[in-house]
Amino acid sequence: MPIDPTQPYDDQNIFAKILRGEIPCTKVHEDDHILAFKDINPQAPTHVLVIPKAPFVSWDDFSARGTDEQIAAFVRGVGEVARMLGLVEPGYRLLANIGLDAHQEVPHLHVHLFAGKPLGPMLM
Ligand code: DGP
Repeated sequence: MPIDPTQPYDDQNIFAKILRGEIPCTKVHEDDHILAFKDINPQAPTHVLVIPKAPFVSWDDFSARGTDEQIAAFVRGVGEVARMLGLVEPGYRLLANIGLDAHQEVPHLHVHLFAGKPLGPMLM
């Protein structure tokens, strides 16, 4: 079920539990500000989720209320994961689903990183 983006942050969401270590994940990278881990239902040979550790639901909220340090760390972190995984060539795709129309299912901001095969033209 997609989330209702008007609801406040739910600290019982699945990624909050992963961040607290209550649910396992296959970790790809972690630093003080971000966690990157494999998607449980991969849609490409490489399908990694990158999340800020701070409790934000949406990109718009994160960009409005996140600190410059948090935002820079997230942007840099996504790029670092791409470099670490050797994806710079031949490339990768980033995707963020935000809110109901985008069918965001987990109410903790995340970027999907897809790679490992020709991904074709961008789909809606
Ligand atoms: P989205 O629609 O953008 O909110 O996608 C949420 C993604 O989260 C979806 O691709 C599946 C993934 N996911 C959901 N639950 C878990 C989990 O418990 N562990 C991991 N690793 N991924 C999960």
